[in-house]
Amino acid sequence: MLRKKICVIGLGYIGLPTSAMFATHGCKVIGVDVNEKVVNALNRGEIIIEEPYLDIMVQAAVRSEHLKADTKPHEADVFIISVPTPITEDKKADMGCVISAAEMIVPYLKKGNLVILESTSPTGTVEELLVPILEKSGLKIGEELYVGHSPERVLPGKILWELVNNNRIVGGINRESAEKIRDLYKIFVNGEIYLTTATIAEMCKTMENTYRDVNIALANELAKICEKAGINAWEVIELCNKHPRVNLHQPGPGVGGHCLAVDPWFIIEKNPELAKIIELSRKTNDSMPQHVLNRINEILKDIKGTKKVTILGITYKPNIDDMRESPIVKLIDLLEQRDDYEISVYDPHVKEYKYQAKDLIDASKESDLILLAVNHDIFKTLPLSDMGRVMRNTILFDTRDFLDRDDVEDKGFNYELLGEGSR
Ligand code: SAJ
Repeated sequence: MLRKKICVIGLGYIGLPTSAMFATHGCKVIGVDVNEKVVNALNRGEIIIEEPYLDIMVQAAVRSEHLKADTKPHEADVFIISVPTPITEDKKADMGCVISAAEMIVPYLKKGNLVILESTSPTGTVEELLVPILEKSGLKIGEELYVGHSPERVLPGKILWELVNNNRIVGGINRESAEKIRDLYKIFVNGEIYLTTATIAEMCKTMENTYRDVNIALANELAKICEKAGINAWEVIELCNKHPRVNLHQPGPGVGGHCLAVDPWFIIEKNPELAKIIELSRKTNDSMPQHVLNRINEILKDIKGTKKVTILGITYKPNIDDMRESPIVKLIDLLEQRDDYEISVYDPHVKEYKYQAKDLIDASKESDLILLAVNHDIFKTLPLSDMGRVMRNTILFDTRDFLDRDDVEDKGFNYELLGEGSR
């Protein structure tokens, strides 16, 4: 098969692995990023994000001269836009990067080219925002220039495996566009590829993450209800999930990341009168850092003066270095607003962060409470006896049902659990 020349705009968590994947499958790829640090690193065969095996793959692709980076686009057969679509302070989709990426490629477009939006976007983005910009090329959309949306579905930490093996949805502005996108991804995708319209693909992507967010909100609501009832939510969930058609999710200190905490707002923005459950779920999940603080206040209410809280883990989920939208960072903001708390943090996955202690013992010194905030594997075997020795009060508050209660209590700690209520 004739290998394509592909220009990928945006070398982040999705654009970079996608570029490396096409490049190691024989395509010539130009990766474009406005950040010179990213461009220079890539041209040396290096990456600046943490993702298993991605460094090896990028190195191979750069060495074989299949992958190069630049700050501006080059002529190509295919243009893939994979830039961020964050939300603004007032929870509206910020499409600035998509607009500038689209405008950037217009001068390079030729007859027969294919333009694919990968960025997660509100429904209608391809037809109402992207197409009008691409029309400035003078090419007839759908006949001379093929356009569509193919959202990624990969999970950070497993990106390379999931890029190849996940099923993929491809939405075109017409059938021909969708077919051309399918043929392109077939270069490395082993999963099924389903064809649809661009707008349906946009709705699918945002709804997949909304489904998870709403279900986590249900679990978080259950956690609060069980705390009031004095029963253990985790046991309720485990037993409910023995039902063949029930799959309750896990409660926790909140929902982070660049997807679940963001995408539902795209639906709410366009449908404020209709997206009631979605909006309430978002707010329920956003209330969890405050709820964790309320529990800490309750647990430590008898301690006079300044109290020290040791926070284990600050990333948005376990075993990664990604802190985007992390609910633990929000909890730290809330603790900072009070003058009766001192904070120390230990997260071996994060290189630099204020309050970061040098190790677990250093983090525990004079502490009143250990907060198990992120269930990193490395926290499964905490040196609790040694930590307890340097603490002022030996309380452990587990927000993930991660540690073994008997073991924690055997080491002389009071064990408190989110979703159970103070004992
Ligand atoms: N969380 C809970 N309880 C749970 C599951 C997760 O509180 O039962 C929390 C996590 O702690 C974390 C957040 O939710 O803070 C999100 O974590 P995640 O692992 O569920 O999702 P992401 O954001 O890392 O990746 C998601 C994935 N989407 C779905 O599973 C539907 C991934 O497939 C998408 O590619 C990605 O979003 C994306 O880019 O949209």
